[in-house]
Formats: sequence, structure tokens, C-alpha cells
Amino acid sequence: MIDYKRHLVTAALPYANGPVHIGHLAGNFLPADIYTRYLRARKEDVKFICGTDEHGVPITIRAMKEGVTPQEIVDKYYNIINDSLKTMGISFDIFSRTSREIHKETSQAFFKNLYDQGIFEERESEQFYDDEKKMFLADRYITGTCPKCENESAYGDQCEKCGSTLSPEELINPKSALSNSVPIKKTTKHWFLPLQNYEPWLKQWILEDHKEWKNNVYGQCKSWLDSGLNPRAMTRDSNWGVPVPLPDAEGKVLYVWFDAPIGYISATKELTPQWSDYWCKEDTKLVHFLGKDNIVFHCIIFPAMLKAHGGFVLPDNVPANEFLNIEGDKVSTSRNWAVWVDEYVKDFPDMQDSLRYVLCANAPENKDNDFTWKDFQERNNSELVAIFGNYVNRAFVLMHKLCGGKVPAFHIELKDAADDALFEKIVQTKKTIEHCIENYKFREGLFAVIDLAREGNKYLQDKEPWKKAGQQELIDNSLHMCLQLCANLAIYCNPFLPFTALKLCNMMKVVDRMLDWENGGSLKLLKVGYALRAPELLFRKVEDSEIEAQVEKLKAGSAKAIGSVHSPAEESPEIKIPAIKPLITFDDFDKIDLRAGKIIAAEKVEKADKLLKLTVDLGFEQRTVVSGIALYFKPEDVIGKQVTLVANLAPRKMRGIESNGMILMAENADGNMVFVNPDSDALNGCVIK
Ligand code: B3M
Ligand code: ZN
Repeated sequence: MIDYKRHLVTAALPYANGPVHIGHLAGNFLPADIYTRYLRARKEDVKFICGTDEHGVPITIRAMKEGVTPQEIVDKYYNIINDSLKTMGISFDIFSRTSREIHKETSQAFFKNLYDQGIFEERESEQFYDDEKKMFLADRYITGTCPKCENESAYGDQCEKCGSTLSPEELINPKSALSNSVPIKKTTKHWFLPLQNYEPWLKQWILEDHKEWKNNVYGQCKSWLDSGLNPRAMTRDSNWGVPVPLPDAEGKVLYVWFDAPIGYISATKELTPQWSDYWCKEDTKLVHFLGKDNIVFHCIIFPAMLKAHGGFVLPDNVPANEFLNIEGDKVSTSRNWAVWVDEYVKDFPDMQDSLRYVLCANAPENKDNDFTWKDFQERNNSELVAIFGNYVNRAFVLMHKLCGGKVPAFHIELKDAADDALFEKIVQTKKTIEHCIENYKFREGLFAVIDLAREGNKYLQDKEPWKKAGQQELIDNSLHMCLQLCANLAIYCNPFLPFTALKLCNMMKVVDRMLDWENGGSLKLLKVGYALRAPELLFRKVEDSEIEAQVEKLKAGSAKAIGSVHSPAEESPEIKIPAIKPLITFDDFDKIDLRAGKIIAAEKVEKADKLLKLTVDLGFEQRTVVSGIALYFKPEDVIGKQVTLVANLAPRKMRGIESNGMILMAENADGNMVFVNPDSDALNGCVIK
């Protein structure tokens, strides 16, 4: 057993392509925070590392959807994610981001180290290429018909309708999601990590040396290893990511799952000059927290990278969680079926611990679990309010009423079996919580805390100090025990419910140093004669109306995302009304220059069945515009049409023709394109406001 000198705790880096939801909290951030807070309370040397994962296809897809740059996307969501997790008390030592220079340097140096050792296999392969956009297409950028369920909007990596994992070659009628053109195959070179070379070592390190890993983690690793590992490309064709640090790698970046885990190292470097103590000394205990979809990257690929590089510690444990569903359905960002953390903290101000409590009590530690607003209300009201909050409140009210607002003495000569039993429970609970947290069983650890509060209620009920008028010493003893129990509850709940622990310290007028773990189990935490503050409510009840509103919000949000006011079934099948894009300011809108114009010439574009080359007359000039309307209009049909032109759109080449602007089109009830034009005979070139 290694005597660890320091700890490194990581939480999986959330993609900066949207806000985080409560599933991310339950599966990743909350268990990591509970574990870290516990280690800090034990005065361990611990660093809690996280940050946003800012490269990869999820970012560029979001940017494309929102019509902004990837940098604008990551800047926006870095702040939203950082703020919402901080509000929830997720106490990172650093929340960095992989778009920072230090990460680029660190991940490039890591790649170059493997390259210089000759570890990579250089391979040429045929990839789908968008000849219009002049770029290779990541799997996610290819759409087509799913061979399994005929869903016409399947992606090159996955069909979201039937859940099948696909490869672009399997898609029927593959199209580029960028230009809707039919992609061609083109040769490209990438650098592959030969995972198969690390298979024997990984089998020993995981299947023999880490049999103690959680079954869901061990099982997934075993099936990956049993099915044999293959070389995996660690570079991609993209203009968004960490550039491959090689002379012949123009237009290529590090695969996001190569650079992202190195983000843990670069963030530690950013945090402390002693970063190498944490990453390069054997007596560091490294624990990765994450969701089950990230197991293979943290247990097989990243360890193989670390092993290949040499000189780094390997994870001692990877206690991955399963998934949290919402109201009986899978979380889906595209369907907006999620409870967003940044919205929760607005809707339920100062109720972070209620959510921390419910998500921990319901954590998907070994199987997928379900979050319902009814259960949130139930657990908050019948456990936090009725057991924990009620117990503390009674102890404080009775202390003020029967003991002059001060901690009463304990008269040892009157100590009885009930006092001994309660003390024993306090001591035993400490051991239980230690065992649970150190074995990543946070639900069980939390239940031990609430059970202790339940014991406190029972002890108080049995002692009935309010019926002991004239027997002050009995009153003193019972309330002395109850107040010492309140202090222990603050220590024990602190890793799970830090806001509550601080409220208790404030009520007891003690500094938060009292929360050091070593103080747990003592009956001398509060000095006899010490005046305590009046009690404040630790938790408030959640009303029916609040959760009804949340369920309505969830359903409305999902319907909007599907784009229909009605349920999807009522929509005419071929029209999908997309969700409204994110709000923009007037200044954003004011940047767009819309003009009235008239089409004075039109012709088909060679080898492009959807494109017409138009000449648009603006009065003061004529514009060439390439427009994807050839499926709906013949050239001769559009001559003389009045149109609305986006006149200040950057020029772009389509099939070799420079298009200067865009004409606005809409869709009519039968799914055909129609021109958006001023209904009066507007003057060509006039500004449309
Ligand atoms: N960005 C999160 C995800 O797969 C991914 C984790 C990276 S941790 C290095 O949702
Ligand atoms: Zn399918």
C-alpha cells in the first residue's frame, strides 16, 4: 500500500459547447467535489483540477449552428459553465480551458515526445472531403440515411434515432452537413497511436492490479481489452484545435481526445510551479472522476499515452458514474431535455445544498438513475427539512429556551445509556463516512449523515427536556449532547453540503477550522457556557407549485427545441421548424445590411444540381450571387424576381464562382422554397430595415 503524500483529483473537462446540466453534476463534478472536500478536511495535500474542453467537433458544430466562430462559442460557454459550477460549490483549485497557450504548448510537447520516440504509426487513409468547402469532414459532419432504421438525418458516427454507432461509409446517400453537397473521398495522412502495443501492459495494470475498480469501469475495460485494441488516429483534419507540431501537418490538429486529457496536466502547470510533484512522483494518488462514456479514454487511451511518454503517474482509480435521466427520459441537449445548472441556481437561489443532497442521494453510482422534480421535493422536504433541519432547529430553540442561550454543562454523574449510545453513534458514523468516501460510495456516506440526524431526533424525543422543568441537570445533559451532535453534523455534512456546514458554523459562532475532520467524534467541540446564535433555517420547503412549474418548463423547452408548438406528431412531417437561435443584441443585428434587388440574369451551375448563378441588380451595382434554389426554380422562372439580399456577407467561392451575398428564402406549407421580398415594388438597392 503506497503511503500517498499528495492527491490529484480531476473531473472530466466539459465541452464548452453549451451549459452543464444536473447529469454532469451528478455523474462527474459532485462526486469529485465531495471527495476533494473530504481530503481537504483531512488536511491532505490535494489539487482539484478541471476546465473546459474547447476543441473537437462538438464545438465547431455548435458554432456552425449559431453562425459564430468556435472561439466565440467557447468564450461564451466557458463563463457560463465556470460561474454555474462555482455557484454550486464545486471547489476546483483551477478551472482552466484547453484553448489557453499553456495547454497548446503542453499537448504539442507531449505529442512531439511520442513522435520523436517513433511511437506513432503514420498512415494514409481515404476520408470524406467536401469539395465545396475544401475541407475534410469529421464523421459528425456527414449526414445521410441510417442503414439500420432509414432515419434520413443520421450522422457519420451515430444514428440518434436508433442509437446505432455508424461509420460514414455505412450511410446511404452521404452528404456534407456543411454544404449539403455529396462528399468525395480524398487521401489524408494521420498519426496513429498503436494501442495494440500496450494491450499486455494494460491487461496487467487494469485486470490484475486494479481489480478493486468499480464493476462498471472494470467491466467496460475488460470488454475493450478482450476484443483487442487497434491503432487509433491521434490527429484530425480540422482548422480548430491544437495544431500538430510537425512540418508536414498543415491543416491538421490533435485529436480532441488526445489533447483534452493532457488538459489536466497543463491546468496543473498553470496552477502551481510544483506541478511535476503531482504528476511525476509515485506517491501522488491520481483519481479521475467522469461519466461512463469517458471510461475508455481515461482507462485505456490516456494511460497508454502516459505510459508511452513515461515519467507520469497513472490513475489509482477511475470511479466513473453511470447516467442520470430526467423525468424518465434520457438527457438530450438537442431536445433541450435537461435541467441546466445555470437555470437551477436562478430558480432556486441559496438552495445549492438541496440539489447537492438529492443528486448525491440519487447518484447513478452503479446504474443509470432518474431525477424527478417530485423526488427532489420529497427528499428536500422529508429528509433535509424534516430530519436534519428540524433536529438542529429544535436543539437550538430548546437551548435558548431552557439553557439561557448558552452551551449547558454535562453532569457526568447523570450520564446514562442513551448518552453513551448517542456518543457511540457519533463515533461510528465518522468511521462509516470515511470508509464510504474513500471507496467512492458517496450515496452511502450521505445516508450515514442523515441517519445520525435521525438518531438525534430520536434521542431528543426520548429525553423530552421540555418536560423536565425543575430537573435542570437532566435538561443540561440532553441539550449538551444535542449541541455537540450539531457540531459533529457540521463536520460530517461538510464534504456533501458545504453551504449547510458554514451556516451551522455561523449559528455556533465557530470558525470553519472546526470542520477539520480530526474534530469529528468529539463531545468537546462547543465550550460549556459559550453563547450561540439564534437558529436560522438550514433548508426551506419546496412547494408543489415550484415543481409543477419546473416540469412545465422542461416540457415546454423540449417542445420548442423540437420546433413545434404542437407535439411533433401534429407537425407536417417534412417541415422542421428549428428552434429560435440564441438572443442577439440590436448592435449584432445592425451589422447586417439588407437590400432590395432584382434578378436580371440566371443560369445553372455546372455539376451542381442545387445551384443557380444569379445576377442581382442593386441599382448602384450588379452582384453575382450563387444560390441553392435550383431544385425549386428554373433559371428562366426567376428572372425579374424582386429579392432581399444580404449585401455585406463576406464573399465565398462555390463551385469556383465567387458569390457576393445571399438572397433570403423561406419555406411554404408544402416545403417548397419561396422568395422573401418586399411586397411593394421597392427601389433596387434601397436598405431594408
Ligand atoms: N469533453 C466530456 C464529454 O465527453 C469530454 C471530457 C474530456 S476529459 C479529458 O462529454
Ligand atoms: Zn438509425
